[in-house]
Amino acid sequence: MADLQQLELDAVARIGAAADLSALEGLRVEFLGKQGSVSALLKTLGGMSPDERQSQGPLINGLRQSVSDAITARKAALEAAELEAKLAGETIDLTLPAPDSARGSVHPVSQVMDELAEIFADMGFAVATGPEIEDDWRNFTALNIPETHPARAMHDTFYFPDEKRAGPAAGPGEGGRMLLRTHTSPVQIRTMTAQEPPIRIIAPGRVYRSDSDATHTPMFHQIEGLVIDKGINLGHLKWTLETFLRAFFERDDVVLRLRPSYFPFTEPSVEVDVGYTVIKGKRVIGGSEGWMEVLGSGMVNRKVIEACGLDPDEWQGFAFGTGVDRLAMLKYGMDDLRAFFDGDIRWLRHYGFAALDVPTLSGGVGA
Ligand code: 2U9
Repeated sequence: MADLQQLELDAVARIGAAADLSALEGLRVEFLGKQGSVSALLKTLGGMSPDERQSQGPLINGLRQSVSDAITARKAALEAAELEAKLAGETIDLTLPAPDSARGSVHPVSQVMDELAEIFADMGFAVATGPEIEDDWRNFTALNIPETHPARAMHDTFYFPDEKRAGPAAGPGEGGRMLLRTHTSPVQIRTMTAQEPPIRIIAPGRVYRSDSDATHTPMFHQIEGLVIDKGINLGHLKWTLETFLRAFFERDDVVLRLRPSYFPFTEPSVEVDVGYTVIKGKRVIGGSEGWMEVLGSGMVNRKVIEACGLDPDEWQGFAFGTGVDRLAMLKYGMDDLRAFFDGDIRWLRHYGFAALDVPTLSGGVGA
């Protein structure tokens, strides 16, 4: 018995002094492994008489338990110390100096998007977003774009290959063909089918069309606006667009000209031109020496209101749409749309905005 006590004292002391996990593993094998000294003692129980086993059994098993507990405790302590050392070595030096000047800049498209959100928020519009992968019901059918409309043709729209979904769907979620949205209008369809009017939203975002030259890129940015309420008329539309364009171009002398046009989703439809003046051979927005087209718009077609499950005799509205990239080019004087998406660091440095230069109405949106 005295031997067993001495063995336990020695074992626990050696385990407590194990310097690292591998030394500890060595001790575990020495005591508790198949050929270990404690394991050997346990094996002797089989050859003992019942009386002897009754007295020695608890002692030997107690020794095994103490050794095992000591190993578990030492292992936890060694692992905690190891983690502590690792964390101490991984501290980050926050005293490293910052770069001399800010790296990177805000892309003009992002800047203009922020300016537009600021201007329209001031007029009570919320920003709505939606997926870039859409179904043809939300992108076309609900917008009164019939199957025969040229915009549906393969050369304009990027469709996803899916043989199982043949042809357009008759309603939302009916498994129509999937495509990359060709305008942000499906966002307004989503809003109209999900929430009760009155609605006042702008929908900015990326859109895709199979088109590429100096003024068209396969991906470009649009912003569309939608108002649905009672008693809405063209006067509300004109005031909204005039207020928006004056704030955006930061001039009170912005003049609009509304020309009759046609879009399937609006009736009547109007194209909006903004007047410019030529100063030193350059076109400057303001005045009415010449006109350039900046927006498409109109009163929301009754069929579109009906497709969204609303009664067109109760609810009316107006909508508008324009290209954000084009607005940026007009305001900040770039002449090639393709350069917007080249990622040329010199172009970005030249046309980019400081990250802290957040547009506000009080500061002048593009200040
Ligand atoms: C709903 C109802 C009506 C959005 C509109 C236009 C006119 C328009 C083009 C301008 C240049 C797109 O970037 S562009 O190619 N857009 O002319 N968009 S009205 O009308 C809607 C949208 C959603 C539910």
